[in-house]
Amino acid sequence: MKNEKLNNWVREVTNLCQPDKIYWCDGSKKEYGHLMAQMVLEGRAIPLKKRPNSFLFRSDPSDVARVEARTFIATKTKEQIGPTNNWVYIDELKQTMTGLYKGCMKGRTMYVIPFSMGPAGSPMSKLAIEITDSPYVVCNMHIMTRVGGKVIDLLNNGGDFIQSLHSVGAPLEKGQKDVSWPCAPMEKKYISHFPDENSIWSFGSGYGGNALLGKKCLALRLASVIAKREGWMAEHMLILRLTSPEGRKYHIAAAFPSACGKTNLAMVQPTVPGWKSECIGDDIAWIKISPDGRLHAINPESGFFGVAPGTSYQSNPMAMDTLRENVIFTNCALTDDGDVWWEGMDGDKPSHTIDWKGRDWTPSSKETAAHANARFTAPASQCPIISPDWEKPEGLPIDIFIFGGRRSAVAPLVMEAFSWDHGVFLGATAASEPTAAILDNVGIRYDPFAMFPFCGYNMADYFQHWFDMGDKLKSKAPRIFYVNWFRKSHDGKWLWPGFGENSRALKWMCERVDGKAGAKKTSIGYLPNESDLDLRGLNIPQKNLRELLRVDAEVWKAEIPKMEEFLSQFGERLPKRLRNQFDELKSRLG
Ligand code: OXD
Ligand code: MN
Repeated sequence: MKNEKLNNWVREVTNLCQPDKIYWCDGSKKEYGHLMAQMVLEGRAIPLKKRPNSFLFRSDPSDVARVEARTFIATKTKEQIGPTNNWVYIDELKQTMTGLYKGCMKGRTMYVIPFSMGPAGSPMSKLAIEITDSPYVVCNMHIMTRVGGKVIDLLNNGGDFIQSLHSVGAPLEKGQKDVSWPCAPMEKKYISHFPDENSIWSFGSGYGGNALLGKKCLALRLASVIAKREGWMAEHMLILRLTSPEGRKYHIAAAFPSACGKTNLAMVQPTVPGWKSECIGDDIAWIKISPDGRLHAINPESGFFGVAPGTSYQSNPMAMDTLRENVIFTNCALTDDGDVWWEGMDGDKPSHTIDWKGRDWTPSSKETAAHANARFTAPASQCPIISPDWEKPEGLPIDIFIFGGRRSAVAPLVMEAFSWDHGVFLGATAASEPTAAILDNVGIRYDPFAMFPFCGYNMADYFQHWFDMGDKLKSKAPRIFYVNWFRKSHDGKWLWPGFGENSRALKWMCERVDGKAGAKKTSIGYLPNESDLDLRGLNIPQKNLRELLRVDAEVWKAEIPKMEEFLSQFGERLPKRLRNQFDELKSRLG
């Protein structure tokens, strides 16, 4: 490569990690095929007879999810990253991790992956390099990001890049046999970010969010810091386009915590007659003010790294059709005829599978066949409703922001914020139940803007950034809504059918943007009257609808102490405008 900074860094990492070999990735199909073939030969990957060019991996049972407790952001002062992140002083963390990296790639190949988040060369994209000793990571990065090609040309022309270093943290001594999923014990895992120098150091885990460094580490944690500095936004949001029967296009970006149906909404099949939906992204949005004064968004990723259990033709047919070929599956079950299976798939349970730990499984087994966080990695281009404009370098103009979470009680089906500031308050106080447990007495976690695990700086400053963006956008700011698809009745039954029927709420939002639909003003926001929602063809009991759109002041008053406790952790740094919104809510509730 003709990039001096890159060559120097690769030399430095080589000296530290001491790999047996160095391999520069070009992102080609040939490279992918070669690495997969090698992993099949070594018994790490299982080719699936039923899905062309698709493979199943089983992780170590201890390495199955993101590890928030082992995720660190290193800055000079703790105040920079605030109370919601794990802080370590930069020099201290570097010293500890340098010790761990010493000789950590012995017996392994070190892969240098040049990649772009966002279409290569787009003014909204970022170039980066991931150095890793995991061929599984290389193949996943091929799907999730743009590897090689134009990225190499840009780097050869002196393009700057973000440095991200990853090791599974399992060196091999001479003659030592490798395990199929190498990783380090929990106390040696570090997912570290150095925002002052735009770098990521990850050690000890091979799992998605910890190891595919373009995703959560770069596109959210580091990018959120860069975005704040440069005046744009890096958000944990899906992006979709809705088209009305008249052909008017609306672009929607929606933030929900993990496991609240982001991928399902991103690929929604509208049931409202005449409305059409296209998918642009299912997890991350980079959003900037364009010369037209509006916010334009791109999906910086090029694949879906989705939760498999619960995905079915009933819940998400477009995802199922995306998964027919060229997919990497992790921790799913293997059927006897060479396919993957997971809990919640359509049809009867298979009478026998090999579970995610490699053991025989039958429906009478006590544990699930697939891990609850089993994943698929699939190219976005394979989604049947991917928008023809999903890779537009200048992004797409956002009309609507949606926030929400999973609440079996309290939050209504849908509401609109009174103003931008009120919308920021709704985003900042978004709350979700950790599980779909039955109502009442269930714990909730505040997950502001669904960014709790992903905001790379002080969350109070992040709230201020949202206010600042609103000030810049003025009348061109998107409208803000809050939704809850997960309300339950007192006997624990779903009040709302969800999935494609959520398009009815989306249609109301679009009509609000155009000033066509009515609403009633309540103490918590503008809610639709029943007659404002298009419910043609939907058969749900009247009493469900009434409950879904009811605002119970007493229930909301009971939320106030919890909100107060959550907001008070930010102390004096909490923006005054957020405090004002909170005070106004209290006085409206009386
Ligand atoms: C994800 C997550 O994997 O949010 O997208 O955890
Ligand atoms: Mn996510």
